[in-house]
Amino acid sequence: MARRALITGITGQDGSYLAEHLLGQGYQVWGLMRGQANPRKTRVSRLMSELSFVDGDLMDQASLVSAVDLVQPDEVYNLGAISFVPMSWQQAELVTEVNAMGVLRVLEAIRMVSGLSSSRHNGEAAKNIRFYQASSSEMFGKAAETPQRETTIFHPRSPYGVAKAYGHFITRNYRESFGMYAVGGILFNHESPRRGAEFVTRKISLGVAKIKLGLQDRLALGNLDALRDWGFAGDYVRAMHLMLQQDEPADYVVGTGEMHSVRDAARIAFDHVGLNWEDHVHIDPALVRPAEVEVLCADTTRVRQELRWAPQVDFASLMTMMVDADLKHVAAEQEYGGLLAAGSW
Ligand code: NAP
Ligand code: F7E
Repeated sequence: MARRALITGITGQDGSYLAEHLLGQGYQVWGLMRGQANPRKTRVSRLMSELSFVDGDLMDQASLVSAVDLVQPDEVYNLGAISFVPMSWQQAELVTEVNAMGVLRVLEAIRMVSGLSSSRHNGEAAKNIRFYQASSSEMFGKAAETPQRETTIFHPRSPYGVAKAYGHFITRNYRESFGMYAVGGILFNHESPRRGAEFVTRKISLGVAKIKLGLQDRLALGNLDALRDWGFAGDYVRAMHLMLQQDEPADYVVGTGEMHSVRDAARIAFDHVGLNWEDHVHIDPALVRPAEVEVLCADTTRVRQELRWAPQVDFASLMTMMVDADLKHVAAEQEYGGLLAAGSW
């Protein structure tokens, strides 16, 4: 019988790549969909007609219990979150509700539906539902060491990072308390042509495409010196899946092991279309964060050795893939008079 997966965050970048990957592996896949008429539903259903949807919201415990009960999944991937770090200073309480309490709610839904209770903490699950939590390198924040590994101490620098640290620890706690197969994938930045337009790589690729096509001349950025370990989202969803296929549950750091600056990202993207980044990029101090994460780079030893996982797309190929996709998006938007939004996919 086909294995069943439930994905929260199905309309997001990772949700779409993970659903494609799992469908390719023969899974039946359900996506948790929030809202009365979520406009992003159409774009995921357009990509994958085999996908099913179930209503629910990470803010609503009962809806999560109903969703897990209806789907009876073998695997739950909790990718839903408010994922843009600057928003977490504007709406810290909301981000905490969704990104921290939301994790607890999904774990509780699994615990209730699978028949686990606090008196049965010897791993005797009535139904073994495996759980993946989308943890983040933002938990390392002001990093205690570089590169960062599974044992590096957390020092989050934003309400987003703090909420993710709660989600990570509560996942580990449910593993230890109830014998659940529950893991946190500590993923470093991963991007793609489906990345939200507010994140820096996509902001650059869209900006470059618009400048190349003569629609704008300047691109405002914040801290050009920030260093990140950027990979391709399509590679990272394979690691998520592998984490749920092991004999024993464990947390893994996932990245490329290479770091680059925001300046490097801009230089590669502008070079790709024959433009000089310094002629177009200007610094807007309003885009500099109240507390910046300066350096993130993954120590990928464990994921490479234990999961036999390795990224397939390098940083320069990622940036040029995104620029090429946005040149097409923006050109199509021009041709069809804005019917296709260049900020979406
Ligand atoms: P994304 O594109 O921003 O997608 C976020 C998803 O969360 C959307 O589908 C959104 O659905 C959903 N969501 C937001 N609030 C919700 C709520 N109250 N209830 C249910 N769903 C809700 O993020 P992503 O890049 O795919 O990232 C996936 C996950 O990995 C996130 O948890 C993120 O924090 C984490 N992460 C990402 C990275 C990265 O570099 N991409 C790195 C580490 C960790 P709507 O359409 O309803 O808004
Ligand atoms: O910023 C700098 C900015 O917003 C990257 C999320 O997926 O990855 C992501 O979080 C860096 C930061 O991603 C601009 O200051 C400069 O240092 O693309 P970003 P992020 O904050 O690293 C982690 C792992 C997650 O978990 C998150 O969900 O780029 N930067 N100028 C800028 N950033 C933005 N957005 N816009 C700028 O103009």
